[in-house]
Amino acid sequence: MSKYKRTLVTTALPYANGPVHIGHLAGVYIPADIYVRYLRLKGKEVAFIGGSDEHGVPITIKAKKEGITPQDVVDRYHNIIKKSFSELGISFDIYSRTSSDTHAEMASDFFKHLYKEGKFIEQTSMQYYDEEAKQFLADRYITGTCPHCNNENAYGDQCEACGTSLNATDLINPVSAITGNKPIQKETKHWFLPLNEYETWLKEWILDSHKEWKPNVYGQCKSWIDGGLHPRAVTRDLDWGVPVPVEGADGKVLYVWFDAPIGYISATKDLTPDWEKWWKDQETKLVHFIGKDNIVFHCIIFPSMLKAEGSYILPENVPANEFLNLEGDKISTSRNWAVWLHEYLVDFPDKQDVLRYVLTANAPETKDNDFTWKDFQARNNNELVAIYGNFINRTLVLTHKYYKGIVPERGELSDFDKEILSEIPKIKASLERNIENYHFREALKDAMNLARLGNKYLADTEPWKLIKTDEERVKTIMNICIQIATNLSIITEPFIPFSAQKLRDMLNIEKLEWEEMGDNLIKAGHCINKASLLFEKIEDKEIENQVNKLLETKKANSLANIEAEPAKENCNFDDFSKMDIRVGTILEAEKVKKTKKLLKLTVDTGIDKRTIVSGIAEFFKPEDIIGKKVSVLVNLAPKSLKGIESQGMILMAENLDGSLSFVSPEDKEILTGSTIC
Ligand code: B3M
Ligand code: ZN
Repeated sequence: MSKYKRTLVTTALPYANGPVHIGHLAGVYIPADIYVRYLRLKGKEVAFIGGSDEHGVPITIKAKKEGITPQDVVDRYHNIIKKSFSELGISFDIYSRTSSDTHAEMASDFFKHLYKEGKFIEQTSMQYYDEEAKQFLADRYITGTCPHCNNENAYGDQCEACGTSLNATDLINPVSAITGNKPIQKETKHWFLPLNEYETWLKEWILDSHKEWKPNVYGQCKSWIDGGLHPRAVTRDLDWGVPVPVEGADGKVLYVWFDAPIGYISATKDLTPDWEKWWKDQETKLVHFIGKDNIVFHCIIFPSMLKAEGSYILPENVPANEFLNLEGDKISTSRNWAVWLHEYLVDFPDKQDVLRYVLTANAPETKDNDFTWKDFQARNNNELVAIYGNFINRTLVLTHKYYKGIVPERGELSDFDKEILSEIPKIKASLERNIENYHFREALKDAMNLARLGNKYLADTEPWKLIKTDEERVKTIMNICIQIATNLSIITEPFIPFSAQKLRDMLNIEKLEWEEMGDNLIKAGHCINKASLLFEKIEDKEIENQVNKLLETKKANSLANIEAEPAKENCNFDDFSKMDIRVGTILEAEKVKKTKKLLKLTVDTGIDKRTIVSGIAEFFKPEDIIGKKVSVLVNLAPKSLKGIESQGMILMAENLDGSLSFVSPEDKEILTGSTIC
């Protein structure tokens, strides 16, 4: 018997500075939703908590860039995120946000309590300050040259070129990202949680008493603890966040990683006045679903905060996942290298379960994994359609064909029937073991094994042949198939709830409970509804569209990474006005033989008609440019190219990737011969 009466499940609060993508889903939200749906089906008391993390520096930077307030930024993304989670069927009991009043009060009280109890230490240190903007600079607000690789655009906390994590004071030539000025160093006071004082306790609590945590989680905790813990600042000089509620703290807010996990508590308070039962009763099991980059905050820092406070329970488990990559590359919000949930929902309407299925089957539970659109298509077509959908379809169609949709009475069971039916409790037990140990991939395999079992049963018994010779036997077979289908509607519910509902509608049944799984769930005489397809094949075209979308992103990124050429030395106006540039019209064009790049053009300059040889053949076909108005440098000294005298030059704009386009007057009315000055 478990010592717990109820389970509190939290999911990392996504930053409301962008939408959520498949990496978030596979790592956190889908496994948590599976776990919660399973517990609910078992009739357990559970609260499922989510919300947006609306503080922190990246949000203020985004707001500044767009010329809007941080509140505008978080309002926009909170709504997108909340809606897309709900459409995917992530069944939160509440999806809250950290810019709410409840949260400000809860976080503030939490801080005050620790402050009064003397749990913090105060420290003054020198920090960068922008005198013009009159503010201290968060690490992300300072850029400079990386001392390790000389990248000139390193941030105060990290160099993205070489991956080294930095202190702002390490940067060579630091510059404020707000004004571009050189910041000064100024003294500032902050409050720190002395994590070093919790080291012994953390060792006992995690390293000795939670050896069952996933190896990746346990391993990270061990290396943090073994490496020695230090006091961590829990406040920042910033004007966006929960104000530090003590005297002498003007212009300071709680550090986002101090207030965000308290967001779980305030969300629970928004859900129910009885929130303390969920957070302060030893009979509550607390489980945090997170990604691997959040392990230290959920296993070491937040528990130390809770321990310092004294009245809260601690997490029983933190089943953090590794990362999901996309088509071989790390998912990146800034490079737009992601499959965004809100876009998926538009591109694949009514296919929430396909994404849920694929991201579970391929979840990065023990190591980083890769999402590819080909695999997405294959898993849909070869597993959902060919195995699960196929079994359901054959069962329902045959029941209608032979019995007008009325579940037939069964006769004596054969040994094979009994063997098949005896698999159901075994599959159920295996799945329970897997889900309860956070092995969701394996649990999904168990569920699919039940569909495989159904297919095997149909293939071995071949009712479509028997119907000619042994009608009684077919009744038993179809009755058993209906029982398997009904069990599938229960066992697949945590993973693919939309299809489970669709299946229940086809079977004409209400939602059943987990423990009802087994034989004889639907009685003979029950009338089922007509079959409709549970899953559809995904065609190559749809996959190509998605792959092309990603290729576009790749192309845009590679262009963005090419640097513009540095500026040339100054010239004076006389130098410039020596050049005679005119609008000309191309009259004739032909390739110069035995060259790849050259076109021989006849150009009307308004003064004369002349020959110009131009190196543009790789980008333009002769027939496409006749009649085009272009800019011509007409007083360039003539030069012989491949034996042809070129009298002038056509001006071209060279794109960052080396491609060319004409510099042409936009106004079509401009006359040939007009000067460009
Ligand atoms: N917002 C980081 C993240 O989204 C952070 C999680 C907070 S959980 C309390 O990865
Ligand atoms: Zn570097």
